Amino acid sequence: MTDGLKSEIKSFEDVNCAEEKIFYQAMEEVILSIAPLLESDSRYKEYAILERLVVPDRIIKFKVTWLDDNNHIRVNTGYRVQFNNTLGPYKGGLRFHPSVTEGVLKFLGFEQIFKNSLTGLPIGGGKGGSDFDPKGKSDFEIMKFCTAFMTELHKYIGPRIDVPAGDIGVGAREIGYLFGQYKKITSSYEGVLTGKPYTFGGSFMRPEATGYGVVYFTEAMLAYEKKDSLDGKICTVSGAGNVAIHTIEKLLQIGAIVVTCSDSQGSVYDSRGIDIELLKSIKVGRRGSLKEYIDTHNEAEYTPVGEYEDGAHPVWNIPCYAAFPCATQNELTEIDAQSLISNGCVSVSEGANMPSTPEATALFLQHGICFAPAKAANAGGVAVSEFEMSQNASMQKWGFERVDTKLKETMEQICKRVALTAKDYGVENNYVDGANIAGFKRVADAMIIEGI
Ligand code: NDP
Ligand code: 2IT
Repeated sequence: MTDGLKSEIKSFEDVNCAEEKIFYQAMEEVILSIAPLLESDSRYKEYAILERLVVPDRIIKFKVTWLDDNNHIRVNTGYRVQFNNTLGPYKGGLRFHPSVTEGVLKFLGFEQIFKNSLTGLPIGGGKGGSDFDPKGKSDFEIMKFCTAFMTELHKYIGPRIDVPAGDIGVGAREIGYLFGQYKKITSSYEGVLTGKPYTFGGSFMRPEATGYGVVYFTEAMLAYEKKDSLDGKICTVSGAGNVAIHTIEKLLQIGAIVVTCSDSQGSVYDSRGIDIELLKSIKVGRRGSLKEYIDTHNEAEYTPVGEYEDGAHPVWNIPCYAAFPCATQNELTEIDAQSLISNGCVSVSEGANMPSTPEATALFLQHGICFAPAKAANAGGVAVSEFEMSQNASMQKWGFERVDTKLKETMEQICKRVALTAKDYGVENNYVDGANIAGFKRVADAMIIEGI
């Protein structure tokens, strides 16, 4: 790495305030991966690509005022980070969670640029959301919040401008309310959001797409790396939301044995295999607590969060062939990575966005674990979002099989692109560098062509 690049990273670290820490974590990983490319091709420096890519085009921040069920006025903050639209309209989810800050959304929007680039589809990168906590809110409160949120957001989005979707705390129900309000304000029935309920323009398989895609990617990676497929193998999954549930569902369909899941309060270990129908009945729609799982399966173990004194997460202490972190960022730490490695884990695929800490990722790479980074492994969700945009724009409805086949092909292509890029740049088997280089290259080359 050149001294210039070293000091560039150093200066990012110097201005690293707590709020932005997570964004710098994501940025540093990409910069370290693309260092050889920046050194070998002077155009990127000449066109100041890096400096231009790390700053969002704009960050929209707005007040969301809504009325709760007791007729009290409540105030939250809403955001949309429009990061980069070189390859297509800004595209990325909305997260409703109390931990949402500008820094979190910058990290997610930044990652989204490279993820969307890797799909090969015409979509740019963005992310949005609010510090609103959907937990414990009535359906009417969710509706009133979504209506108020869209009353502000609608000014900045459009099917050719910026197309939001779901993320943590935002599923088909929230997208339905957001779409209803957009339509009311603009009098326009258009594909401005993806992940819509099927009845008004949603695509088949969007709810399943991220989780199914993670499994398709993992199977492709294991085949490429000449490892056994997942059939008959023990797998561990964290999370119990959209991504985790559909990862578990697809793993079960292909014959794997999934023994764990978790939520923000605790985790379940069921050595006989997670009961997916029970899990769905607890989580889908009513978002209950995982603790309820053992009321039906008392042979399973429930461990509340914080039980382990060393800060390790119980899910990653269970021996497995393949691990799938599908909850949230930085949920899999160095100590967890050590447990997975010493228990013989062969592959780790990130369903969540950046769930492994940099230290955990480094350990996986050092030990030759097949490691599928989020921006490659979980790109199936946004890919099917783009299929939804295509269907909306052409007033068509594709069948389940067609979407599933295209999703599988897309994940296999991403895997191949990432693996071959890693090989070309002398870092064979390193899917982190492969994904960052391939994702960066497509968007950076397009930025050069479009001028400033
Ligand atoms: P959901 O809201 O459906 O589920 C989130 C799950 O993670 C829940 O089980 C939740 O627990 C748990 N969780 C959330 N925050 C924390 C936390 N701070 N600590 C521990 N557990 C937590 O979200 P998704 O499944 O959609 O998203 C999961 C991850 O996947 C996120 O990183 C998201 O960015 C990423 N992703 C999502 C895509 C999508 O299409 N939805 C696409 C690509 C990536 P609880 O039930 O207790 O709240
Ligand atoms: O992180 C992600 O890729 C998502 N939350 C989905 C984005 C999308 O636009 O479907």
